[in-house]
Amino acid sequence: MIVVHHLNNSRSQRILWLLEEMATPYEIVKYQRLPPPMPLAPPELKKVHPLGKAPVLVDGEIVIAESAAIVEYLIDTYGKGRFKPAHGSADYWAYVEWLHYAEGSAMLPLLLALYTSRLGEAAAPLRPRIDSEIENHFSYMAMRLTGRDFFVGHGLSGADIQMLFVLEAAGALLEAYPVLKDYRTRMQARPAYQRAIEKGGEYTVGKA
Ligand SMILES: N[C@@H](CCC(=O)N[C@@H](CS)C(=O)NCC(=O)O)C(=O)O
Repeated sequence: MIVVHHLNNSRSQRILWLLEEMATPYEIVKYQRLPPPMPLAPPELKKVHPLGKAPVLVDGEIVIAESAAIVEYLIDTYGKGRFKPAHGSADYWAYVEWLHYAEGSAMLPLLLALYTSRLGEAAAPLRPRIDSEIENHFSYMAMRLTGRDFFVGHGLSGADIQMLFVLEAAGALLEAYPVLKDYRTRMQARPAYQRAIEKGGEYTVGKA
C-alpha cells in the first residue's frame, strides 16, 4: 500500500491531489507543524527520511522524498499511461522541464522573499534582485500558460501537480498575473483537488 507522509500546509498536499486524480488507493500518515514562530516539521518525520521534510512516499521497500521524484514515480508506476505525454515527444520534454522547474527555479525567489521578509530593513539591498526575479519567473509562467488550459498538452499532467503549489505559495502576488490566477482557481475547483483537501486537512498556503 502507498503511504504518504503528509505535513499540514505543505507540499505533500500536491501528492494527495495527484493520488486523488489517479484514483489510486493510499494511506496518509499526518504530521503537524510545530507552533510559530518557527512552524517547522516535527522531529518524527526524520524517522521516515533523514531530511525530516514532507512529502515522503513509502511504497513497500521504496522510500522517496522530493515531490517531483514522487510525482514521476507514481505516474510511471500507477498512471497507466495517463498524466504524462508520450515518452520522447516534444511535450514529454516540456513536461520534464516543468517538473524540475517548479522546485529547481520557481520556488527560489519566493523562498528568498519569505526569509528576507523577517530581516526588516536589513533586507533592503536584496529586495530589487528578488523582486526582479519574481517578475521574471511569473511573467514567464504567465506567458507559457496564455491560451492554454494546462502547462503541457491538453490534459492534467504531473507538470500541473508540481506547478500549482508554486502558484499557491505566491498568494496575492498573482493579482498581477490574471492568467496564473485563473489557472489556480480552475485547478483548485477540480473534484480530485477538493477531495485531497478534505483528506489532508489544514491547507492555508499562500493565504496567510
Ligand atoms: N523540494 C522539496 C522541498 C521539501 C520541503 O521543504 N518541504 C517542506 C514543506 S512545504 C517541509 O517539510 N518543511 C518543514 C521543515 O523544513 O521543517 C520537495 O519538493 O519535496
